[in-house]
Amino acid sequence: MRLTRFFLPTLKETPSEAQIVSHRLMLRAGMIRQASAGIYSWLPLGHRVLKKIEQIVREEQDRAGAVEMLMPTIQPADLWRESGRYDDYGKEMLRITDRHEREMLYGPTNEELITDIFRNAVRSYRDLPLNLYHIQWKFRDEVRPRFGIMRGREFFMKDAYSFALDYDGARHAYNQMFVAYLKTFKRLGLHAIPVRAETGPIGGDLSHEFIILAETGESAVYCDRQLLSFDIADHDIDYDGDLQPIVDHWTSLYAAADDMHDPAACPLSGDALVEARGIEVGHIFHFGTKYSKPMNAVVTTPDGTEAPVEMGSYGIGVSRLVGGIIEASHDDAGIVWPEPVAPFKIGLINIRAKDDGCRDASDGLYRKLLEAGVETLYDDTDESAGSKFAQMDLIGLPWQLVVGPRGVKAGTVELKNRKSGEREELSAESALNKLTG
Ligand code: 5CA
Repeated sequence: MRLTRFFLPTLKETPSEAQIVSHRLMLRAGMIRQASAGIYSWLPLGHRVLKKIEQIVREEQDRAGAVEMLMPTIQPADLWRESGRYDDYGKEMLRITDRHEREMLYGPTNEELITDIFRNAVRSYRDLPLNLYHIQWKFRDEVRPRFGIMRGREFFMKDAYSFALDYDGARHAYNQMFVAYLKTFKRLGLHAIPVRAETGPIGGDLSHEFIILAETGESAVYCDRQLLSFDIADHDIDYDGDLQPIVDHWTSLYAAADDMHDPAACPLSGDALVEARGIEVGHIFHFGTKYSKPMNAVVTTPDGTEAPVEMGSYGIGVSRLVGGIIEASHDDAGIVWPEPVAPFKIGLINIRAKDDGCRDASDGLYRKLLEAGVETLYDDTDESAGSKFAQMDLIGLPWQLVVGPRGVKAGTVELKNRKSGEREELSAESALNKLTG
């Protein structure tokens, strides 16, 4: 993408309304703009990151056996009356009346809608287990939307819903999502810790939040220091196999969110106990028959009787992750994207756009990178070299490839690694080999 054709409204000044670094950097890097409190437009750079994260989340859901679909943002109120949540949800729910005076709402989550789809289509235990997910916008009229997209009113969520015949089946579905979440967050370059959590308005008796540590996080976490060095294996997981040992390993040590932390029951003290702040990037729930019973989502069992299905739901804050990743990966100059989610892999900088030699060399490199399928943002503007470097550092692409008059004469380019700051001077060909290899 040529910068002269792109839309990248970066800001030199630090926006005064932003209280945390990710919000500041997202505004400065031209990723988002506020439409109204807690509601944002995703500008091209931000949109690319959002889609990268969404795709990684999708791939790991698919791998774990969940099946993608898409439900609407607007739902009928009547379904929520059946579960009893229409009144319980209170002011966080955005209620809408259509032209026929029918009560609708902008979905804050989808347990009712998916249960309705399920009960109309599935009758037999033979069709179980089933895990359906979608990645869709949600709306919660938060009292205090803040920190940009971290606590938005409109936000992008992956939500999966599992259906099983009995508790064991439901527990297996829970474990599948538990492990898929560890894999997902690792691929995003994050270290997420599963902590026991309160179930809140979703309900149920078993629940874990996945938290990444960050000073600016809204959640307090209390956990065993050893959990900070736990790692999930890189090799493929057999999601049909027994996942309980992995889940047991990760839940063997003390880890609790604020509302579940009990100092009297906590076995840790001193240095062994981490008391930190974190960002909740995912939350999984087992809630059994909380929705299937009142909504009559039943299947025939092997012995010919009928039973309400055992359900769970599993959320990942896809838009929140954009901010979470920035909180975890930035420096004084700007964002430092982990490669898997970077909006482009390379920033190609022509520092002398008006010089014929520089332009020819840069155009040539750009063409070759495109041909090799490497996502490249090509700064072909005639801004000063200083402001080009500052802007590239701000938007945080993993690699910067710099073409200048001295190098063009010598047949070299400069390659800078954004994260380490290391620069090397090398031939254009070796640079291309390195970046496309
Ligand atoms: N139905 C369940 C699971 S699908 C559910 O809604 N869970 S949740 O309420 O915990 O939300 C799932 C995830 O969405 C959270 O872990 C968080 O990462 C993200 N999230 C929740 N509220 C917001 C918000 N206001 N802004 C941004 N992300 C949010």
